[in-house]
Amino acid sequence: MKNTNNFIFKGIHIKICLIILMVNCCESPQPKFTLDEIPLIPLPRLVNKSEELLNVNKIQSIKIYDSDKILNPIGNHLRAFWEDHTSKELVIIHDDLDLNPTISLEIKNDLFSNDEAYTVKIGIDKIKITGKTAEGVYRGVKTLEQVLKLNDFNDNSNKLFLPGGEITDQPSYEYRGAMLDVSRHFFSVSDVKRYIDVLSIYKINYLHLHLSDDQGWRIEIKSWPMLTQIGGQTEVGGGKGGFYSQEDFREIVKYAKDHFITIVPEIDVPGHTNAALASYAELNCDDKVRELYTGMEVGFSSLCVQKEITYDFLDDVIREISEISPGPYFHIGGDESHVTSEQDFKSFINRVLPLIKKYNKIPMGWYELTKANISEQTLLQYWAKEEDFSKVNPKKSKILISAASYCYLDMKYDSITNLGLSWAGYLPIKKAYEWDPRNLVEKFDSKQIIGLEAPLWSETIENFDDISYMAFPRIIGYAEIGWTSHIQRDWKDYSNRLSFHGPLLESLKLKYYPANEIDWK
Ligand code: TNX
Repeated sequence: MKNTNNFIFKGIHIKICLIILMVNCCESPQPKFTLDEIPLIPLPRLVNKSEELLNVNKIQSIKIYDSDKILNPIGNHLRAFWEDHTSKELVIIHDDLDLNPTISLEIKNDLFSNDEAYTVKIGIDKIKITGKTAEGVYRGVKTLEQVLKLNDFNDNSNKLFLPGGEITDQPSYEYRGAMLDVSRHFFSVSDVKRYIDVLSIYKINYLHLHLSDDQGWRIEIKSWPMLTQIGGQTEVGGGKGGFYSQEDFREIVKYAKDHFITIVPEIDVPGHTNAALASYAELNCDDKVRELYTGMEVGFSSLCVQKEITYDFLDDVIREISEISPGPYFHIGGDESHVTSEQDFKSFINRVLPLIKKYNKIPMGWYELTKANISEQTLLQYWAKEEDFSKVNPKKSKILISAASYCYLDMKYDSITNLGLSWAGYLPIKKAYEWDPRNLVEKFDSKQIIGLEAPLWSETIENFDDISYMAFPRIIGYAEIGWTSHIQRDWKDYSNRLSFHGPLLESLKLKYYPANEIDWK
């Protein structure tokens, strides 16, 4: 009797277990978002959701369709990310016959017109990323990474499943940049790499390094070694400064390139040159070497425009830096040369721009270059503050928008921000997002504008946490202004999407500014 009871009890037990199992297996796993609701930044052009769900753990491989092997590094990059976030190992395959669930990467030149265009398709047992170029494939991979990561932060839903559908995307502007002033305070190679890591998540594609100023010369020039041995040894406030050896600089360039970011080197002349004038007496008109400078004033220094050695010096500097900078631009500064007469400034710029062309680079400079006779090929970086917009005299050149009152990451968020300056006004994140590069300066023809760049001047910025606090989240908004069509942009929608990026930034240990306009998740 006891045995029969036991038997009946066991039978019921097994049935209950089976029912539980069936309910569990048949309950449809719902990710929190459908594909068109995932809070991606920048917002893609087009997202079509489907009813399909992809079980992340089913994916076994990354399949690369590419005989030239240029997609291999992107495949490795995605594999590392996927393995970190899913604890599932992937193999990279080139074999078309393998039918296992896979993420495929492919270049299809004829499908798109824009070099950075891509599609990401998520189906029941595969993900397909197609791009016009390797760059397009990379941008698609970055979108997929956000899909995975933003889905992952939803603890109340099933993070093993990704929502299905298709994303079709391309940027509005070809130049979406950040600038880091490594001269007023020096930042190490690893700080710059960390910045690149985060910028690449948001599809920023240029990083401009302000490599020289009154307070420090930050790049080794082998034919003029004192520039770094003397001029690189301090910074604002009297700290020890530092510089990049050419080897360091190559490492930054390569790291940036692997993240599809182009480095733009800037040597700021003829003003902002005290560090050079303190390193070599002969660069001064009076042959007297200057003292090193650790203050914050601008506009007191100038190279000696009349001396031939100035141009020999610049020829060497431009040649050595161009040799290790594969990007198209060489930035020559040109701003705030208050002690160079207008005539001297013109003749100086007219001699220097041909040196840049001699080393096969496109000249780039701050807007003051328009005082000289510049060719239309020169890229002008526009940085005026709001009240100066009407004074601008437009030329036919291409224009990069860095308007101080909208784009300067060193402007304080509000009156109680500890870091930063406020000469162009406060820059809260809503103001930083809600504008259009095409409408800022009426006189500019919108066809001239190639994009925008957000400079982070570092008079008050001393370490990576300071960079992070001033740049994030504002630069995420600039990334969207640069990428997403202005018709699709809307502050309410953006601020809601941004609220989901707090955990993403925290997972990278970034000390971002927790703006109270945002209902951070
Ligand atoms: C203006 S913008 C400068 C920099 C300063 C910055 C501080 C420009 C081309 N020059 O030298 O660091 O303001 O916000």
